[in-house]
Amino acid sequence: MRVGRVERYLHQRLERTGALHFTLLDPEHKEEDKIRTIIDGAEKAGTDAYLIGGSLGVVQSVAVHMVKLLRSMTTKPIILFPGNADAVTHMADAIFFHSLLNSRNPYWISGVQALGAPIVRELKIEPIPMAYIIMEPGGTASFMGDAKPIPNEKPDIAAAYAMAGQYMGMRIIYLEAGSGAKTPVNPRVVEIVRKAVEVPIIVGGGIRSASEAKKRVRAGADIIVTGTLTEQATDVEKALTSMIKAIKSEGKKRLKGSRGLLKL
Ligand code: 1GP
Repeated sequence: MRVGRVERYLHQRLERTGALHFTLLDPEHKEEDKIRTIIDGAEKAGTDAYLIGGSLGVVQSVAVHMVKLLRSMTTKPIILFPGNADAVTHMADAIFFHSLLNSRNPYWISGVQALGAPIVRELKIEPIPMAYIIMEPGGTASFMGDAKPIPNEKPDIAAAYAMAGQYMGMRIIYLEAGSGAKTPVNPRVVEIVRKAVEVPIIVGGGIRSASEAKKRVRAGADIIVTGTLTEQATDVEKALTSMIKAIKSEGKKRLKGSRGLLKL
C-alpha cells in the first residue's frame, strides 16, 4: 500500500528532529473550553501531531467537533486513533489503522478492521498500518480490547509481537500501557523492541513527566504520546514544553548516528 502524506511527514520530522511528541485528545472529554486550552497549549509547546481516540464513551459527533476545532487551530496532522469502527470520522488527515495483536478476541484483531476499512476508503482518510500491543497494566484499552497484556518483565514477548507486526506489513508499532497507567511501559521493553524492529515505535500510557519521556526516547522510542497529562495540567503549555524539550534533546542525539529505521 502506498505511503501517504501524513506518514511521509512523520518520517521527515523524525529524520529532522530525532523524536516526536503527539497530543492525544479523548472525545470522552467534551468541554469545549478545556479542549481549546489543551490545543492552544500543545501548539505553543510544539507538539508534532494530534491523535483523536478513546476506548470508552466516544460520541461520534464530539469526535467530529474535535476534528473541526483542531482544523481551526492547527496545521499539524490530525490522526484518528479510534477505539471502534463507529469512531471513524470525516475530515481527519489520517488514521492509525491498527490491529490489537495481543487481543484474545478476533473482533479486535481483524473484525473491526473489516468494518472500518470501507468507511476509511469512502471518507478518503489516509490509513497508516499499525501494530497495537498492550503492555501491563493496560487499563481500559486492555479491558475493552480483551487483551492479554504483556508483563513489563517479559520484553521478549513484546518484541515477538512487534516483529510479527512488522513482518505482517505494519509500519508503526504502538506500545501501550493504557491511558492513565500508574506505570508506563518499561524502558527495558522499549530497548528490546527497538532491537527487534526497524519501523517507528510509539510509546504511550501513563507518561507524565519530562524525565519519563526522555528515558523512553533514550531506550529507542520514536514517538511519545500523552493524553492524561494535558487533561490534568493546570498549565498545559508549561507541562508540554518541558516534556517536548526533553524528547527533542534526547532525539537530537540519535541524529548523529544512523537511525536504522526502514526507508519509506
Ligand atoms: C493512551 O497512550 C495513550 O492511548 C496516552 O496515555 O492518557 O496516560 O497519556 P495517557
